[in-house]
Amino acid sequence: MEFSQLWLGIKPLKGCSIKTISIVCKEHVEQACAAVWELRNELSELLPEVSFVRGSADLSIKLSIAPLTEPESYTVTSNGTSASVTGGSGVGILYGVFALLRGIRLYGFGEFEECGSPTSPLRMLDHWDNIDGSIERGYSGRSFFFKDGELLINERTVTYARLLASVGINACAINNVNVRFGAEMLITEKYYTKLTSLIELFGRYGIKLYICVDFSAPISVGGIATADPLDPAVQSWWSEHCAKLFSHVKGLGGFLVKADSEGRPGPYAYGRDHADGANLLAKAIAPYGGKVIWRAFVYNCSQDWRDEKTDRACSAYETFKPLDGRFEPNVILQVKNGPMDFQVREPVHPLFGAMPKTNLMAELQLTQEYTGQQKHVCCLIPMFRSFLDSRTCCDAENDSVGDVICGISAVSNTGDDFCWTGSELAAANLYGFGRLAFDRFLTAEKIIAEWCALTFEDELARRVTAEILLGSHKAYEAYTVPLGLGWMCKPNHHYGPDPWGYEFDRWGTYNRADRNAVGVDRSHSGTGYAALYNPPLAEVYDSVNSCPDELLLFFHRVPYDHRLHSGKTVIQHIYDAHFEGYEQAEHFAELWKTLEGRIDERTFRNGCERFTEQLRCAREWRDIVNTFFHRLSGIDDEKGRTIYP
Ligand code: GCV
Repeated sequence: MEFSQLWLGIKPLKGCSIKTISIVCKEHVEQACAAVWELRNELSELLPEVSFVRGSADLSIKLSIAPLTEPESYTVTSNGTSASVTGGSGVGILYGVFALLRGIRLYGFGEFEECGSPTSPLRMLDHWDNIDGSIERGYSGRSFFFKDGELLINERTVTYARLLASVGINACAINNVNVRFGAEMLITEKYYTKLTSLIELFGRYGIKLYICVDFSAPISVGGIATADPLDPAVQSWWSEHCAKLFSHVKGLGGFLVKADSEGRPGPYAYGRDHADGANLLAKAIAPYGGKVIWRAFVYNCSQDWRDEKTDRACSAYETFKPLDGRFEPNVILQVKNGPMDFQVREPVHPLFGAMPKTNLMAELQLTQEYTGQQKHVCCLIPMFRSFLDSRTCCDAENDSVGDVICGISAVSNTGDDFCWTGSELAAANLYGFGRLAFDRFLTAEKIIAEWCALTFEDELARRVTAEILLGSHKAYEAYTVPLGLGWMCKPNHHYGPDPWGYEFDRWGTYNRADRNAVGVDRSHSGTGYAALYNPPLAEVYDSVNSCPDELLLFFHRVPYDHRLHSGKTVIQHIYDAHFEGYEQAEHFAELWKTLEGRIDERTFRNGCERFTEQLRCAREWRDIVNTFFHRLSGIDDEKGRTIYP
């Protein structure tokens, strides 16, 4: 096998007396057939001696469809000799079968009961794969969807679809939102056959295929002079082109679009707004049930660092809030979790809770662009869970992010390396994202414990990895950029420390540190960003006294001796966090070493190599950031530790 099966990698169950199994399924929908295949495949690997029979057997499994709350819902009951899986549809059966198999792998063949119903209708992975095979911000090898301009469909694609379905992901955009290297041609005849095959394969696993399109396709593909969304020639071009595309490529979910952002074309070039742009495509694909997922990541990337009023954090809000109510019903606005760009800590994006008349979905980042690039262990599930739980204060109750969105997506962290995610431990993020997207009330602890138990047989390995994963985001934040400061990483590739790397540049990403103070004033006396939140959040963030410590320097510029709610001064917090974060990373590396001989050699070595690099880099972060602030502030560490001159 050239690639790992991740959490679907089956180990034989020891000491099980089941010798015969019967599977009865009268539902002939394709996902139910996939479910039967999963059962036979996985059970014969779990129980190598077992035979599948008709009629009476040691274990009888019945699969059926019945009206449940949602088509994707399921109920599973099992008592060791008989099991029943009921789904609201074929997809519900498939999800139920994966739940049953998960239950068997976790607890054996005893009593088991589970009901599942998605808390979010759209659960999606976005690939930033280019059609030449490279991956933007990819840290796990090359693309397994594309090579040299060709779309690949092979054994890996099948396994990927199984992995996604096993955790409830039901949509996937396979190419980069930066539509480059000829990817604008994905909507042309050349790709119809391959896209159709992929849709069929994904469809068996309940996954809708999406593609990213170039807003200027009327020019780049159609050869006409403009892409103006209000130009009748452009409208006809999209309508005709999409009629052809959707009639050949049946079942395509729709388009994901990045427009007017970081150099991509968009409606602004023609003096139009983002509703004009999104609606153009939405109208063209509505007849085929298609959706347009339009990204809200729009900001001015040519800012002047001398200008203290322009604030990148305000940009998406200012662009989209006035458009609330203007989007077609099949448009979904995809909003990053925070207002900047997937930093280790950001406040929740103020657009959540600000656009009640627009379909909103959240965009998260699994690929660890700013969180250690899969060289550092950084489990994002606790952060994702608390993001979904965050109140937006748009209503008196049921106003958390999870309540106001209709979908949740994440930029995938996969590639073609053996373990899919570069770091074997980063697979926990992929697993956890799917589980949480399906059921946002699952705790991070439960999800991580599950992943550890499905990945490692050894009890100590399960405990050790759970401890590492659950503490890893906190540690990473501590030794990189605490208190809500971001962007102290090296420019462009975003790995390793460079406190002033982005300070005087055009991307609008500053820390404003000088000898007196640090942080960005986003209160009413600064950029005014805090006021974009609904009350009382706006007041909480606006005041230095009520702003939570963890976001203080995102919202405020304070002197180094400012006292946090924790009782520490800002400068002492910076020193302590960096020393403690590094020690925590050392502790994780030591813990990992105890697993030698208890887990497979490849995984063990993969972890050792990465911890060696994590420690080297964490030490760099600690010493550079501490020295930077020591030099600026002139304030010594009250604990007298070495801070470099
Ligand atoms: C796909 C950040 C990343 C870019 C990415 C962009 C986006 O700026 O660095 O690589 O582009 O976000 O989300 O569009």
